[in-house]
Amino acid sequence: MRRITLMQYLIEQERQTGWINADLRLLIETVSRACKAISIAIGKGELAGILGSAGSENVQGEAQKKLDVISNEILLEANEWGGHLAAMASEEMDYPHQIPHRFPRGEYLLLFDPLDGSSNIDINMAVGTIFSVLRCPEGVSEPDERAFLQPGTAQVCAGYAVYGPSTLLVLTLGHGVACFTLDRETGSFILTQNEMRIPADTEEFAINASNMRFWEPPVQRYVDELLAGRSGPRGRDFNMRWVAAMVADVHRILIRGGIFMYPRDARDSSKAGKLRLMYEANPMAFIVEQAGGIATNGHARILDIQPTGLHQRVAVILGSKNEVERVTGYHAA
Ligand code: AFP
Repeated sequence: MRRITLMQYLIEQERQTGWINADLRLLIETVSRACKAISIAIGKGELAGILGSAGSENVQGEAQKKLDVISNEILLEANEWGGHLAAMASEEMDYPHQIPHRFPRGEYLLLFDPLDGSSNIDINMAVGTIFSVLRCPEGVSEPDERAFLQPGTAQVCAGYAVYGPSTLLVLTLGHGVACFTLDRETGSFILTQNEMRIPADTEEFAINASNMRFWEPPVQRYVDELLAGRSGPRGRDFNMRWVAAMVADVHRILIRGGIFMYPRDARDSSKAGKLRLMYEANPMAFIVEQAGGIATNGHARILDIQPTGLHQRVAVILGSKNEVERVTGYHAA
């Protein structure tokens, strides 16, 4: 494969396909530079005194890590001056961030989870950044939460960075999925995989099994069958992984297949699930579908869900097509 930089890839896409314009290219390049800065900050860890709790809570009522707040600030500062955005929204902010009037505004809305899996940060395990790009509705000059409430099918772009042994950027513009690896010597993201595909079958599942007693019957049935292995109805053994960082679990599925589940559970009937629709489930569902997988909430395609709130939660079942179809089918039984 030609080892081209992210910038060259985006310029070639712009020239050859029309899938992307200069503003969207600037947006993606800016987000990639912010992810590079986050990667560097994470790499310093305790040496920079940035591990541990920030002593604050986010809109979800969850304790924020210092790096949650730092990552959020890096993304806001990197993106607000470029003239490509109408507004931004983040897991870490109650309301959308307006572009200061001293800067020009553009047609795009950027949503992100700046540090996904942040409970891993203090134990030096993989974390990531997830982002999603929508168009600001026509005629909306001061976009508020309502401007963001578009179904996942309206996304023009989605991606994630995973900060692991290497820092990767995975991206879709709606025409396949590409992966870029950060070259720390040159500071460039280099194209290392194109046309990523998720195998339709798998022997690997990802779920937090400590919640088993709270699952709904279809999930219980599906996981029981996996655990029964070759002597059970599936006739083969399965393996389990759970990184507790969605970006890492989804990346593994993009590389070798698998099914990821964070289903609705009985712990809090007011919540449809743990993961957030707008800046976790929708971008990941877009990427997974573009790689040949599928993503549902057990009953419906995630990308078709009409959002009712910026921070609404959703059950997530995504990955290898044949397995997601099976467990979704159990919900319909
Ligand atoms: P944190 O960002 O609070 O660590 O949550 C990560 C996450 O949203 C997602 O990335 C993981 O898949 C999931 O939660 C892990 O949830 P459990 O800690 O309940 O297993």
